[in-house]
Amino acid sequence: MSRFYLTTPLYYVNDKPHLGTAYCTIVADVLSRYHRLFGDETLLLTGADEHGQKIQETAAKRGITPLEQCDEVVELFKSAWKELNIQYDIFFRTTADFHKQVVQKCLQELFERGEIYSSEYEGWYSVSEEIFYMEKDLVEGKSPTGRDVVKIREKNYFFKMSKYQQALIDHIEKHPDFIWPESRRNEVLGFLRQPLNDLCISRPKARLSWGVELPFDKDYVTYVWFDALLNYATGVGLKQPGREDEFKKWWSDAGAIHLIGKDIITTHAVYWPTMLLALNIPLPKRIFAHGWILNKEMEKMSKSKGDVVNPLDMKDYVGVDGLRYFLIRDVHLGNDAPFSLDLLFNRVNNDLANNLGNLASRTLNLVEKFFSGAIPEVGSPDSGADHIREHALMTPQKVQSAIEKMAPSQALEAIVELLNEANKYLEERAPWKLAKTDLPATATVLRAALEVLRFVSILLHPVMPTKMKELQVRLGSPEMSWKALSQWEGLKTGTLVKKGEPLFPRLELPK
Ligand code: ME8
Repeated sequence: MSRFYLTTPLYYVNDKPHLGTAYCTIVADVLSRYHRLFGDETLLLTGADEHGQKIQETAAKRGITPLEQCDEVVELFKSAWKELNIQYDIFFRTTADFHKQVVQKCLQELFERGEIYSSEYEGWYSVSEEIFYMEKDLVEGKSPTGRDVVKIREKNYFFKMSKYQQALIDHIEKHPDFIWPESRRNEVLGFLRQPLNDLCISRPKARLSWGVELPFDKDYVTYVWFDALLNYATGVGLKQPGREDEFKKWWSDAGAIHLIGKDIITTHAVYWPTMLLALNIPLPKRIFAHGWILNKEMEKMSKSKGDVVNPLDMKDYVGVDGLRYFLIRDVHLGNDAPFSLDLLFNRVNNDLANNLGNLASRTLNLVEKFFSGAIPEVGSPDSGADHIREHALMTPQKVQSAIEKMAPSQALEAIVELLNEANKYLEERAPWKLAKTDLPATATVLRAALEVLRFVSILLHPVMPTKMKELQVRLGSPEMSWKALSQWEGLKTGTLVKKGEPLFPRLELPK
């Protein structure tokens, strides 16, 4: 059996989730639901990045303690993920005691081995990114991503990151699947063509107290990224007595896949692997950087710009499943994509109300009308129905290979093609007329359409769990498994079906 270990970033808890963070988490949920459906043993880790200056400052502004801030926002994340139907296995909090202990163990080990040293440092610090820059890195007095920086001079501790530069380049070159998509891999290799600095991994408590204390110097806390990145490994048992088997199973054998936004590729594809190399821990299997959800001005939707869309508001317009469907279908994983109500409503109307919704309501309606709601026995042979069967039986393989290459939008394209074929076939045969003269021929047409609906209710379940469950109920609850897609005619003759209200009512754009 295959194993699939997927992680999302740990989100900063200075603010509630927005469409950008929800996007990443929904994609992760969809991918892991597909793997679960394929029969893989699956683990999905998400969580909260709770230390660092941003949280400390937000809490101070609000007159509460950092932990109060974290507890409050963690609840907002958890309830948003619940409402968006996200099925995670681990919600990781970097304030967990066991995690802090492992962070300290790693630091102590690296310090004792001389992989961490202290030095006087002068540089430019970006508070919003929590990253130090050298003078040469600045672009027009700002960080390379355009954030404000302040000059800082202090003693700090450094991790000998530069020592691992060549080993990392070798690893990336030897493993074409390590960084996806390829454009990001090239970006990282380009970055590694410049000399790599050592990494400042401490913050003086005088400036920042909200963090994991350095085990070898009580006046300092750990740089938030050094602490947060380790979560992916501590979450599955790193350096925890009694959890060795679990760690081997998920980290060393299965290998983690980190799904992240492209803005945090350097921390994940450079800092993190060099930390692991120094600690003699195997590297993750893959780092996949997705693109951005863009606003009306075609810019990244972001908390700092304050133009974020609340995913839960969208849910009120098109339902959770409509939103999930849009994000998977319209955003090609890895690319940027615009978001607007127009795009969202069009997609839901075209694919769900018209294509899938129509197939379901017409088919179920005709079974009710002409066969008293009971699934009829296949009647006279029909080459059109044979063609639909062939098409349907090939679709699961297309879906699976798209998911395995982390291209879920392609999986949906394959499913939509099947729906198009089925609707075309229905138009051609016009069972609503045919029924008046030839019931056996009508039965064949409707059986084919019902089978397509059964296939789709399984194939789209990871994307729209609630609606597809509902469709399955209307089809008389056939077996819901990947195996059930290897055979046609999974529905039983005589089973009662139910048309019900439209599964996806047509939407009108709000004025
Ligand atoms: O970076 N479209 O947390 P974070 C798509 N704590 N993705 C977006 C987006 C948008 N408009 N806006 C934000 C952190 N994101 C760290 C991670 S991991 C050990 C630590 C994505 O809350 C962004 O790309 O600032 C990033 O992957 C994620 O939200 C978390 O952002």
